[in-house]
Amino acid sequence: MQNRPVVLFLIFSIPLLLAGTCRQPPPAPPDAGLYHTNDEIIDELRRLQSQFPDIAHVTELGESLEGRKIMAIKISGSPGTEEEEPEVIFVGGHHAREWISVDVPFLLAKRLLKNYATDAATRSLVDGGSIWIIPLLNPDGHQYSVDSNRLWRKNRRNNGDGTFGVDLNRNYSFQWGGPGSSGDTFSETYRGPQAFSEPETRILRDLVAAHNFQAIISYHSYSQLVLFPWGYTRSPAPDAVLLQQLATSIADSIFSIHRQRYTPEQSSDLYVASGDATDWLYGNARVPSFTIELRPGSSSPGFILPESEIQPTFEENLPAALFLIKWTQTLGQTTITM
Ligand code: 0X9
Ligand code: ZN
Repeated sequence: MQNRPVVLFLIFSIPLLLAGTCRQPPPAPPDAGLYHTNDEIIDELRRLQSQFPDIAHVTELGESLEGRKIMAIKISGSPGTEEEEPEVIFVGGHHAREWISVDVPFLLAKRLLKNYATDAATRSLVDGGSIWIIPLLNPDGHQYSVDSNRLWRKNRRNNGDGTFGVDLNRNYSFQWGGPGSSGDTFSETYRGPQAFSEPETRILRDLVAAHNFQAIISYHSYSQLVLFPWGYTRSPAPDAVLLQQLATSIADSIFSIHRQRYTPEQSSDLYVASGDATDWLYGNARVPSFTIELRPGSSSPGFILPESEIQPTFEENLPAALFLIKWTQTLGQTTITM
């Protein structure tokens, strides 16, 4: 009976231990920290629309494969009506793991709206045309990157053979199926069974068909580059001189903020790849189109850009975006070297 106090202690402590376990808060669902998830983007865009109803209009463009809403915000002097005016578009989040590519266009929308009342230059750009922003084109892949596999790239198409995902930036129709894209479902650059097989790329296709965009920036990460067509071939595009000049101006204005070098170059100088968004827009409609590969500059930290770099990455990309908007509104008369 020597052990009686110990036994009693154990018996009485079991309910306490259980209660302690039960009182533990359930583990928090994974989130993206200061980076925005699609749910947060939807909430924030709606909040911006109600804060700035005269200049912001939020649209649900359609749904991803798994049924998530793909949102756009249109910022303009009269956002609810279609006018004959210059239109420009900024798209982020083609690739799931490139979280910074979502926050940069989202913060651009927020800044344009917040500065409208107080900053004459912003007001003139917003009144002078329509600025469309799609922060997150691949919400399924992005959520999967948040929840399950941080380095996921593609969307979440079930390819039916045990593999998942189509590389949205190989799924556009211009030169679809060419070099630098893969027909293998397991590949990170799987182009899909046909051009525009994915609802996410069709959403951009349909928006572009309904508008008259004069320039696009498609944000990606990483490597600090400003890329222009062609990507599918090493041959120069018909407007290579103009595209190179615009890309150089964009890179210069980025550099002017935090002295970060983004290299302007033809997409194929990075690597030849077919079926991307910018080749398609330029190839189909001769729209000056740029892929900006955001921070960082190298594979360390690669896609896992610290949260502390969200704000500076946005800040340095702001004047570049403003430059391109202004260029569309002055029909190319904007001074190219800034
Ligand atoms: O491969 C891509 O889609 C882009 N790079 S990323 O690391 N963000 O995946 C680059 C697209 C540039 N286009 C071509 N090289 N064609
Ligand atoms: Zn990318």
